[in-house]
Amino acid sequence: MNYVKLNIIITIKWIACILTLVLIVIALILWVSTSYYERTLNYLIIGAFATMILALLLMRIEMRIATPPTLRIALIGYSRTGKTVFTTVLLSTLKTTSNHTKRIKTRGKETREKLGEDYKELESGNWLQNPTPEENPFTYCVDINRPRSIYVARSLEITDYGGPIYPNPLHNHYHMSPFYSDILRSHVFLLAIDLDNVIKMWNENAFVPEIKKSLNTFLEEVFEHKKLPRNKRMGIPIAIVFLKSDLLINPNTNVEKDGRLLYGLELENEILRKFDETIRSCKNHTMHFKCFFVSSTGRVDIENANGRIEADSVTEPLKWVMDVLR
Ligand SMILES: Nc1nc2c(ncn2[C@@H]2O[C@H](COP(=O)(O)OP(=O)(O)OP(=O)(O)O)[C@@H](O)[C@H]2O)c(=O)[nH]1
Ligand SMILES: [Mg+2]
Repeated sequence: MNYVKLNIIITIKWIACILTLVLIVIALILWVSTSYYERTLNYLIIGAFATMILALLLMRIEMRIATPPTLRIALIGYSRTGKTVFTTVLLSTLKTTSNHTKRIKTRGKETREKLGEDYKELESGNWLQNPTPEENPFTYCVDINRPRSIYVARSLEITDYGGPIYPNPLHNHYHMSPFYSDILRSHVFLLAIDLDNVIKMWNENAFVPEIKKSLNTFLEEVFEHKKLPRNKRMGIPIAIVFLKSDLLINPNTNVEKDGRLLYGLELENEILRKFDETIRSCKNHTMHFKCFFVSSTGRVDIENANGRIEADSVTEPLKWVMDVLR
C-alpha cells in the first residue's frame, strides 16, 4: 500500500464527486430557469456523467489499493523464537475450533502438507527438527470465505521468515534477511518476541533494550517505506506476539521485583512495561496495534505431555487481524 498514492487518489475522487454535484446543480438551475433546451445544458450533463464515472473508477482503484485481494502477513523475529510452531498450531487449530472455521481454508498442497507434517511432529511429542532456512521462508496460503464483502481481502499469505541461529540473540537479523524488501512490502506485521530470552536475560539489561532497538528501527523503516505521514495514524495492523507464554507460569521462572517473584499476569504487565516505548511508538503510527501473549504448545515439556498440545491464545492474533480488516 502506498499511502501517498492512496491519498492522491482519494483527493481526486472527492474533487470529481464535488464537481459532479456542482455540474448537476448548475444544470438543474439552468433547466428550471430557461424554458427551452439549451446546448450548454447538454455539455453540463455530459460533464456530470464524465466526472461521476471518474469518481467511480477512482473509488474502485482506492478499494484495490487499500485492501488488496491477497493480504500478506509477515511473521518476523529472532531465530528460535517459536514462529514456526506458532504458525503450525495456529492454522491447525483455527481450522477446527472456532467460528472462523467456515471462513478459513488452507490453500494448496504445499501449505497443507507442511502443516500436516509439522503438526504431526508436535503431536508425537517432538519439536520441529529444522529451523526455517533464512534463504527459504515458508508462505502459508489461506483462503477466507467472505463472499458478500468486496471490501476485504479474500486470501492471506502468512510468511514465516526464518532467521539464522545466532549464538548471541542480541544480533539484529532484520537487516540481514535477503527478503528484507519483501518483508517491508507486507500488509500486516506480526513481530514475534521470545519470552524465554526476555525472562532468561531479565537482569542483564541487554536483550530487551537491544530487541526494542531493532524493533524500533524496523518499524521506522516500515513507516518510511510506506511513506506514512509522521503526524497521522494509519491502518496497518501491527501486533507484538510474545511467544512461549507458558513460561510465565512456570515455577522455575526467576523474575524478581522488590524481593518478590513475579508470576503470570503480574509478570505479563511487567514485560509490557519493559516494552512501553515500542508499544507507544506503534500506537502513534497505527490505529491497529495489539500485544498478544501466546503459548503454542501450552507446556514446556512437550515430550512428557505425550504430545498433547494445549495452546493458549494461539489463534487470537490472526482473529484480530481478520476483525480489524473486516
Ligand atoms: N515453552 C515453549 N517453547 C516453545 C514454544 N514454541 C516453540 N518453543 C521452543 O522454541 C523452539 C523453536 O521453535 P521454532 O518454532 O522452530 O522457532 P522459529 O522461530 O521458527 O525459529 P527459526 O526457524 O530458526 O526462525 C522449539 O524447538 C521449542 O524448543 C512454546 O509455545 N512454548
Ligand atoms: Mg522456523
